[in-house]
Amino acid sequence: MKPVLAKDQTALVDRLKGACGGAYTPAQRRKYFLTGPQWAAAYEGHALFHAPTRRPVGYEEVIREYAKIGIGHWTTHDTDVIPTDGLGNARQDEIVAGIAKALKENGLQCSMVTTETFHHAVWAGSPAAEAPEVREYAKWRLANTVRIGHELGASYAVYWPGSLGYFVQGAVEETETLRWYADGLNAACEADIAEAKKRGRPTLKHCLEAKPFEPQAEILLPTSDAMLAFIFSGLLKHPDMVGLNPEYLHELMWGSAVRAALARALLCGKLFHFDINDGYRLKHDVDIAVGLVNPLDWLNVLVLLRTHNYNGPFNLDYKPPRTTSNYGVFAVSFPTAVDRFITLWEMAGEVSADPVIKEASEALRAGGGGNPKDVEGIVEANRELLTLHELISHRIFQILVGQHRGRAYSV
Ligand code: GLT
Ligand code: MN
Ligand code: MN
Repeated sequence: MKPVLAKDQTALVDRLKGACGGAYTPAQRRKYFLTGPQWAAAYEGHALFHAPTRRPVGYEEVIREYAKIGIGHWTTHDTDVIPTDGLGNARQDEIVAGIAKALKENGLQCSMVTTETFHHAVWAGSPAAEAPEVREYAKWRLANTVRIGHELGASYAVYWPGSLGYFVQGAVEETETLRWYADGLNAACEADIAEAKKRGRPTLKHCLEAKPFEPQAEILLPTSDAMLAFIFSGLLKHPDMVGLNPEYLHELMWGSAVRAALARALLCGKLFHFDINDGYRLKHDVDIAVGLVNPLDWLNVLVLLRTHNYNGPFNLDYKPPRTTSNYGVFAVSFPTAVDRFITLWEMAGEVSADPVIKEASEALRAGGGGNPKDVEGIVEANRELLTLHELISHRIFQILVGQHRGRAYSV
């Protein structure tokens, strides 16, 4: 086989991407509340055992490329764009002004801001560490991010307390640490209330994001359910301002049914924001792009969200694989991820409207008309009806692969 020379490779990628078809236009993509993280596009492919494979990318390029694709919103950590020693001083003002300009020029909005409380050495003992100065600094960082959010027009703030935990046991007292963590969130909410008032804007929606493992060995708030308990624990001064940002893969990582985790958040009125990606059960946080591993499960997740009129952001929190080039990140990775999401979302609409599923679901809810006082009679009255569970599941598979529209295979 003839080698494909470097100079011919992008043309090949473009041609094969075109041959895939099925792409939506930027205008169509902009109709969905899709948000693109700075850190996802700028991820250089590095990990504990992996050297980077891509060159660094700044916010100007990310915002410009997201705009071209049709991703209408941008999200960031404070230190994705501002060096730690530039936070809260003139350097921050200069960068934030530059971001506001880039967003405006490209027709994008900043939807969410988040504070990096896991990477820098100051967080070695977590943002709720024993030393009061660490906690005071954490409060200042959270309040500073809230102010940046208001300045950029954001509506959401996310908190991933991944460093809230430990490697070795006994030194960290869990209840004390969780109280201190609540103090940090309370400070963020109070700063938000003051800033929102000053600017005549609504307060932000503060969203907690759980991940069961990484980077600590043991995590104090490992799941969305643990976070719901924390929100309603009485430790928060403004529990109404605080909800969840579940991540699809983070729920799968501990073995949850993602749909069930989301359902519990919906019942509590706390599904504020949703990180969309994919991966494998009971493994580490591989952050694969949406729909590449579990498309059927994803379809079911979106049916639930559509049914409950979820209208918050879908944040593309995944990592383009390190085999994808800088060019590929924007030419292939993001547009195809967005298009799979849109396809699955529209397909979820077809599931809800499907006559077979509708009739079967209604029949199941009507029941078989058995006498509630006759246990054997109830079983008999429902025996044939319950076969519809499996039929519904088969029908959803057919919708996923297009068989409901007559797609056939020669056998
Ligand atoms: C980090 C984490 C993500 C979170 C980010 C928000 S940080 O990349 O793995 O899942 O959404 O802070
Ligand atoms: Mn996430
Ligand atoms: Mn993740």
